[in-house]
Amino acid sequence: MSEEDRKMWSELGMDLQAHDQLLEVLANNYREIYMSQGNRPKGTQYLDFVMNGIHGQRVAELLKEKEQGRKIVGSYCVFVPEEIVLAANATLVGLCSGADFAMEEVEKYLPRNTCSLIKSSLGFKLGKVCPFLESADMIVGENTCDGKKKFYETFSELVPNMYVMDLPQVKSEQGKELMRAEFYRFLQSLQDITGYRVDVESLKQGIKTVNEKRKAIHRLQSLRKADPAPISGLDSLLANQIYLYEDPQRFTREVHKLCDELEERIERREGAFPANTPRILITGCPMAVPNWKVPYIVESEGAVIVGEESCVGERGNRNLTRDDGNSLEDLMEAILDRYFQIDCAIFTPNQERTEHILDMAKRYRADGVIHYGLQFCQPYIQESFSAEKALRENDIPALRLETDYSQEDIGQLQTRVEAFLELLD
Ligand code: BJ8
Repeated sequence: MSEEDRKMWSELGMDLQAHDQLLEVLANNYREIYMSQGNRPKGTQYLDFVMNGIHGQRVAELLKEKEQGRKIVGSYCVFVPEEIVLAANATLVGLCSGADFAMEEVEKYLPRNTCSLIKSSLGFKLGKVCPFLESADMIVGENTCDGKKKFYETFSELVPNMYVMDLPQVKSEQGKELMRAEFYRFLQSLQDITGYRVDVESLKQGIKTVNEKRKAIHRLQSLRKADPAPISGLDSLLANQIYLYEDPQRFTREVHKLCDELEERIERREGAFPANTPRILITGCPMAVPNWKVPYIVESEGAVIVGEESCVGERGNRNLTRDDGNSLEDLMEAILDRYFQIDCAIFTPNQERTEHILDMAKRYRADGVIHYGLQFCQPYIQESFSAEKALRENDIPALRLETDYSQEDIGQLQTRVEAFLELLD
């Protein structure tokens, strides 16, 4: 890290000492988990580059955008429509939520039986170690699971720029009407903070930028159908993670370059792992940076992850937004249609998600599916039972894991994953 980075973090009001410790742990984990992988495609150097500047270069870029008059919007959920944010002359970034931090302090505000993702979101604020959060002009919370809803009430007492978006729980006409009203209210609030009027042209451009980014990640995902898989699940997960805060144009360009290389590898039958390595689909709760624990265990035990049914994965980036409308209303409706299809477990009923899991298991030719549930996450753990049942009925082996962000259960997880992989032989 440079002196300039430190000055920037200090001006953002961050705790430099705590942040140094965090970066050190992150760098060590990255070295151990990522740099130790064999046969990585050269294009993954882009992922290393982004991770290297995760709290440095990217934050400096965002602050520069601010100087030029753009606003920064932080979010914790893929329901926040990036197309509208971009059209309003703002940039959307995912906020830190992937590691335990300041846990003793966190438990003064939140019950112990809160999922790690929510605790982490608060820990990064209390510890003053998330530069994205400290740079944001608006922080969007969304009424999804109960844990998040109540957390945002607490959080709004700690951050002055909290905006809460209400969301439906049922995919009915009334549910869609609620989401429509909320997307228009969001558009208005963005215009209020940016002073910029969204028009047909800017919204079309916003849709185009996000669709291009989605097409790039779709291409990457699709190349993982090959056997041998040309890229590891860990590297693919990382691409999905940085998708949420990286500059969209650079992401699109670099991921396409990586895909060009992967196509050449597929032609040469060169893989990140040998052919016939057991193939795993991961489904369940999102994994934010630097939450790599379960994928690392799975791939260290000799399997390859070929897909993620997750918001940091296909659930988050599935479906493009139609861009053929000629009025603001048409384009807003297209955005609504796209986001209304997200099959988060907060919806009831949520049969689409089970269908997507089955469909992905077949498309990616998975030998088995691992359901990743964060402890105390009611919606996903509850759905893991029906997902497991549907998978078994389709003769697809399934394993349900429940864990958190600590390192304490690594041995136990290894044993369970190892036993599961033996079953697949
Ligand atoms: S659209 S999955 S990003 S809400 S793990 S906080 S559900 S108790 S993250 Fe999510 Fe949006 Fe849905 Fe996706 Fe609650 Fe579960 Fe914690 Fe979770």
